[in-house]
Amino acid sequence: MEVTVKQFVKEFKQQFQSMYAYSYEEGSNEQLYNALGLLVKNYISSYWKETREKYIKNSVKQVYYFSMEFLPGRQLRSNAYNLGLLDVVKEGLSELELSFDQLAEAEADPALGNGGLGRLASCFMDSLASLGMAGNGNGIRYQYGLFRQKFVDGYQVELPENWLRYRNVWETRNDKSTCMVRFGGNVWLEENHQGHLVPHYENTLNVLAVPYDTPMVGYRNDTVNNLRLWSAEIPVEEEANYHTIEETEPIKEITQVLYPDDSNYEGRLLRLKQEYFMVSAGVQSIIRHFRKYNVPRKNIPDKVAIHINDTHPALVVPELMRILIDEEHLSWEQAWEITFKTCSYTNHTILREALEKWPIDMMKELLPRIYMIIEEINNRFVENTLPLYGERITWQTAILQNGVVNMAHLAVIGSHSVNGVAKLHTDILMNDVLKDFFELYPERFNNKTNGITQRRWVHLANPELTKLIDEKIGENWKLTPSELKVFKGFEKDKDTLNKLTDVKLKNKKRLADYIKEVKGITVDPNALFDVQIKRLHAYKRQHLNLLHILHRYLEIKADPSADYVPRVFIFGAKAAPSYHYAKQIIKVINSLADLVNNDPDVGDKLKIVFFENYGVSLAEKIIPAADISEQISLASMEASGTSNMKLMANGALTLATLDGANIEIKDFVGEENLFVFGLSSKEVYELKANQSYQARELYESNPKLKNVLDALTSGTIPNLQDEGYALFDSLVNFNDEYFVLKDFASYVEAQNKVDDLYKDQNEWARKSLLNIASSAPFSADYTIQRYADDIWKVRSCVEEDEG
Ligand code: 26M
Repeated sequence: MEVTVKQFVKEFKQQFQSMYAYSYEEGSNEQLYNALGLLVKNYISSYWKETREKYIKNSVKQVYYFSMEFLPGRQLRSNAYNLGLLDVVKEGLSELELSFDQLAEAEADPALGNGGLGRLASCFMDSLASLGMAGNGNGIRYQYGLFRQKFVDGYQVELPENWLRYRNVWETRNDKSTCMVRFGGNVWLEENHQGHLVPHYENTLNVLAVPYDTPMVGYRNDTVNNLRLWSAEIPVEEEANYHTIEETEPIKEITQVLYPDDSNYEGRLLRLKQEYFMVSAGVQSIIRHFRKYNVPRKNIPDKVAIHINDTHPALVVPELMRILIDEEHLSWEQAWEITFKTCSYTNHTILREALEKWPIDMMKELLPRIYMIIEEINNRFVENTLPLYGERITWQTAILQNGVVNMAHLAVIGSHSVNGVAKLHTDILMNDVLKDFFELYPERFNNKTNGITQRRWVHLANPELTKLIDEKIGENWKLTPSELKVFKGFEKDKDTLNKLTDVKLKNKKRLADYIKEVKGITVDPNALFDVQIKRLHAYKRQHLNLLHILHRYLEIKADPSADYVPRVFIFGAKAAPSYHYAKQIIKVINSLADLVNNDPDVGDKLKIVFFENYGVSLAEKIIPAADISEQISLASMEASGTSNMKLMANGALTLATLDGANIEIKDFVGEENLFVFGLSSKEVYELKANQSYQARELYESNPKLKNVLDALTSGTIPNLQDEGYALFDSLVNFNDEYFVLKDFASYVEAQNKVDDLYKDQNEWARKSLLNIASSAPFSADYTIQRYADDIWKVRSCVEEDEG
């Protein structure tokens, strides 16, 4: 959009004054940021309105991405950039002697998600808008985001994340579009005078769902989509029934806080309330739209696609059925046809303990009408399946099993499309986790490998690299990521390689300064920066990384004067508060860091930096400075991974097992340009099947490994309680569930190859360049285009405009 620097400066001063009634010169960073954010939002608002109107006028098909989590990251820079205003804003502020970077840091980073799944949802929102597709987000406006992580004496401590403290300039409370969501009570069906069976409700708890809308700004295409997050409130007309603050708690708590566990499902009633609350409000507002514009109900699948992000919003299926039957008076068959054509589902995990299974009794009591419908879906499913496929398959795939509602089964049965998030993951779904369903409905299964938005993760996070690429191949790659492959042509160009090395060094210096500032640790920017950033989980094997570092430390101690390639090991990871083992791993890494970072024998040869409170904003600082990307999950366990894509796009070389999207990274960049180690998923399956794995044998037969493991319990690492023993026990005495010891030797070998290559800076830079140039297929724009073509059947509205 067109705004001059002069105009911006004037409007910014006015904006500030109208908000705070004094001059901007006296403003705090928070105040200045708020004023700037609101001004940018003003610029956005006309596009937001026009986009909405255009979708309605052309009655285009709309996607609703239902997700319990969104991790948008800070939005000021990204919104200004996508609008084409970033340079004007920066220049205007510097005329006022203000620093854009400083103000941008004052924005709270909304941590409304746990990790990969939530961040993927936000990358998808960015791509939908940037492709000019009508895509809406539907989720929860948690009052507190994912806990803020602190280390106290090396232990993780969780603090509340009050992200709304200084207000949120991007959201608009929309009191016109509230919905009522009902919980509990009694329900019975009665025939009305038209002969419809209609439900009657008594003693329900009624909760008002209030939407807060946030603009999702497309990249220079005048498109602004909507992210709608719901907040729970007491219905105004029922306020008089609540006599004390305590009585209002059960309502307010529904949207108070995000559940912080991303890998272990606990069947908590409040979580089920959250899921239904978000689903019901979202579906109601979709149907209200159709009523308002008089769309024949049978056309719903032509006008809307509802996407179910993991099973968390799977109640969409019975909720849509409920509204179509109870409120729209369609027959079961008509309603089912619409529902299943409208819904699609993505699976994000094969971890059994993460699969949602709600106790039937809980579901019945909290959502009596929804449970009736689930029961009917299940009965009809069983009736149809039993005669065709027999007992075994039918009972294995039923929704109701042993007193629980199997949410994955509900999602698969209620959707026309089921996808995994990387090729290997989809294969595992088809051959293992959802095997029986693949036999019933092979046509529903498809793969959609994840992607990331280069706008946030390269253009904005790594401006120096972006400039270099622009300089070499022009700017087309920004709109057409596949053009990045042109950069491959520079793999032998000395000037490009030197500049690439310079860019990386600059980014590393910046990160080194930041490490000094927040951790007080001095690191050498010329050392190799080795990065593992992701949630802490045994299957992701941060402890394999730990064992290797410990191994290095012992080697250095044994021979301090030998020649070592200096390394900085960088971690960012939150553990679920209830995940004791993950927290023990954090403690051991932190204690080892204390030892290593303060040992004069070690010096710059080895440093360990474990950042606190890893999240989107920290990732933006770390990723551009990474040399090595650690993707070391046990093969078959990581559905896709997305930090692997972000790091690759920023020139880090991948050190990986053949898991998730690592396999596709290898295919695109070529195996000579990354470091692969460890068991293949096939080998993992075989080892598990024949139960032949004996971790203790490895401990006893490999002296180096024994040395390392013994160091966990020998007092070498200072300040531990029983954490070293806990690790040792799990690996040696409890047979090492994730085959850490099995992969240790090949991991160490791969790490040594990393060192060797790093000694040849030119060759390193060449491989780094090839990684950058091969990263385009992981653009979320392509991923979204495939969802749009294959699953949602939606098209860009921007193309249509231009004829
Ligand atoms: C479930 C029930 C109750 C409370 C929380 C949950 C829950 C929340 C988040 C379960 C799983 C959650 O996230 C899983 C996740 O982030 N999976 C990751 O998804 C990424 C995007 O597809 C993949 O790249 C990662 O491989 C996968 O681990």
